[in-house]
Amino acid sequence: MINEEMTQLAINTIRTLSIDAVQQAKSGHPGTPMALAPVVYTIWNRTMRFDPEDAIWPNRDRFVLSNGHASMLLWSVLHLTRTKAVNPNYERLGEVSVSLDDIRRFRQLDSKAPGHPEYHWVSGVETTTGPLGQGVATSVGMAIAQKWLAHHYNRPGFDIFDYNIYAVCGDGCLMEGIASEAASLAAHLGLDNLCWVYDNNHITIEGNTRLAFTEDVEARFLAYGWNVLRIGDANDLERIEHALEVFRKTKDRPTFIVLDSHIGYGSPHKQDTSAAHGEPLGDDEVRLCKRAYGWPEDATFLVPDGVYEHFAAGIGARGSEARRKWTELFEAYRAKYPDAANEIELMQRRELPAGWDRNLPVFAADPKGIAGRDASGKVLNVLAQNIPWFLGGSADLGPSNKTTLTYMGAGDFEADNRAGKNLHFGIREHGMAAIVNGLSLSKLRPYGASFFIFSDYARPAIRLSALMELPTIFVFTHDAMGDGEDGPTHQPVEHLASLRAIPGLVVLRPGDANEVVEAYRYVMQLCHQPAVLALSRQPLPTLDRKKYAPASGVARGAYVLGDAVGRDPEVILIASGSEVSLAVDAHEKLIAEGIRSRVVSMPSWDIFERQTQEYRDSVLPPQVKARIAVEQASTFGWERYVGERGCVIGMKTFGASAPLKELQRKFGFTPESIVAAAKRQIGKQK
Ligand SMILES: Cc1ncc(C[n+]2csc(CCOP(=O)(O)OP(=O)(O)O)c2C)c(N)n1
Ligand SMILES: [Mg+2]
Repeated sequence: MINEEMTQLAINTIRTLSIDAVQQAKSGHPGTPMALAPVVYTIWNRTMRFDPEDAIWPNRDRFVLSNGHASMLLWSVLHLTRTKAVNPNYERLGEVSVSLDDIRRFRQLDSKAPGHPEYHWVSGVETTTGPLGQGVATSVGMAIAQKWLAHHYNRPGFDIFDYNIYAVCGDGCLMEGIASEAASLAAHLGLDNLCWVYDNNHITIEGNTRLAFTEDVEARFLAYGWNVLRIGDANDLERIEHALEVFRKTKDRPTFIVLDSHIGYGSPHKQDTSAAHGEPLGDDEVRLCKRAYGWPEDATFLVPDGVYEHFAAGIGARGSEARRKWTELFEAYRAKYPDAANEIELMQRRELPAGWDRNLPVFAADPKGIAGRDASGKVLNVLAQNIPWFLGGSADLGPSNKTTLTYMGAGDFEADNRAGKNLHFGIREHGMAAIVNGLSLSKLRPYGASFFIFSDYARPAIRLSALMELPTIFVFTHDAMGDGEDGPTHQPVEHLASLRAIPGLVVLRPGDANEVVEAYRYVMQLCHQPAVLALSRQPLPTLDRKKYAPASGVARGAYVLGDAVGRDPEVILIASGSEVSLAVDAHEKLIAEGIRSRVVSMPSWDIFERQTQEYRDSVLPPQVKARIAVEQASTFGWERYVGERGCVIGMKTFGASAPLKELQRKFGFTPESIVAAAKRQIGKQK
């Protein structure tokens, strides 16, 4: 068989596997894989440097399927290239990542061919996609990471990192705001290692894009500063290959390829209609499609003879050769630059370098104290010097968030300075969070920052961080009513509750400067969980740790700060963040009045939930029912710690615009109101 026929056979295998899988599952998206099989084939089999034998080889090209509903494209190609699986300990297993059986069981429980690409579930998936726009935005983080890694680790004659990032997206991705945020930044940063292929099929779920999307997308990307190319026929492999070549030769700007395609290509009744988007074609139409492709009409899940070999001869041979050369190069590099090589290896395993926590500050007791954000700024500056690949930035609030790295040589990451460790995301919180995910997927240790109120703007990407099990860090300052005069638009209320509800996300709200240090110490050691730090704008008293328990208790989520001596406490005061010092004041007043009070600092529900029952009972003894929680946030959920009859001093409304002191009085965040509530509780529970 001549090569051209073999190529068509390979492309039609991707198409028919996709059709059959959706048909069998009775759900899924056949039309887009049918249309995009040629471009995905060309990227994988003719262009990408990826070795199916080692899906986590550090210098592999990355492929992101941002239109995640077309997941069958990825399952087909991972299967046909016989990409091998990797386990959570980064060990390469001999088994294939996606078997034909998985494809037969598309969208079924435990299948390695789930509904959408899942990063931590299927080897070979570079990022989880499905929420449209996330994939392309994340790809910008991957591109930033490659530039940063190349600058830090390449040496003359040693191009250790020179990979490219390919992302495929559809109309949906480009309608989402997050894509615009990320595209704008990508061009600003001159990321010429990044190529987006836009599936311009004029179809979304509700019908033709005439309904809601008529902008000039090419002009838009030109305006951002991208190199814009167009391919008028999604089946024209030569033009696709040529465009990808132009991408690789283009310097100083990312490349955007508009690919005119026909959704449901080959389907006599459904091509170019939204009916091809998200439902099985139906048995009769499947036959007609197969006839159109010259495929045996009755065959299902057919991989014709020679197709596996065809991929093995293409991406298999090219990838294996590239990885062999790189491995040799890396051995020579290790001999010459052992420290740099060691860093690269640590990073791949998400380990921290020796001495990563040296010189972390210890704050002396101080009633005036220091703001959570200021303590955080000091910690970040130490960590960034101890951990070469720790970096990050803010969505234009660096000076307020105190997230700017100010030590000598930290620098700004820009098109003309790839060394910088300060990332300037601009006012693009959603893009920032997805980019932070992309940096983390590239094994850097990133943080992103903004005001806590704007965590809402970043939330979908933070959720994906948790779903992907990435150790990202989100630093959110101005975590309550601390910026009083700004008023309710800037005062978070429901944000703690909402973030605490995300599975796997560690939410921490430290109560003083030493708790901030301990919060970072805990978070830095996470390998598979993202963290949110909610930090105060205003100074918080630094507790006297000779008098109160050490801040290392943060690592247990909640701990007894101060207690009555002798018998069980009569009342327990639980607080987080800026309310800890109020609770401590109230505790002292109660003790002075002879009331056996206990005060508990609870910076993190999530961490506390992971402690043993024994420990949890030691902090919150079940027999002590008089309990009060104090938190400048929605009361939602606190019943789980104070009980049905407990008291929560929190927010039931939005805040207001006024100086902080007045707001604290208005909403009851004073030691006096806590004391009064404590007495009421004791009375009630007797
Ligand atoms: C953020 C988000 N909103 C909505 C959806 C639901 N959804 C999935 S696909 C789709 C239409 C996408 O159209 P397009 O990207 O043009 O894909 P095509 O049908 O052309 O493959 C929508 C609305 C989603 N997955 N993510
Ligand atoms: Mg479309």
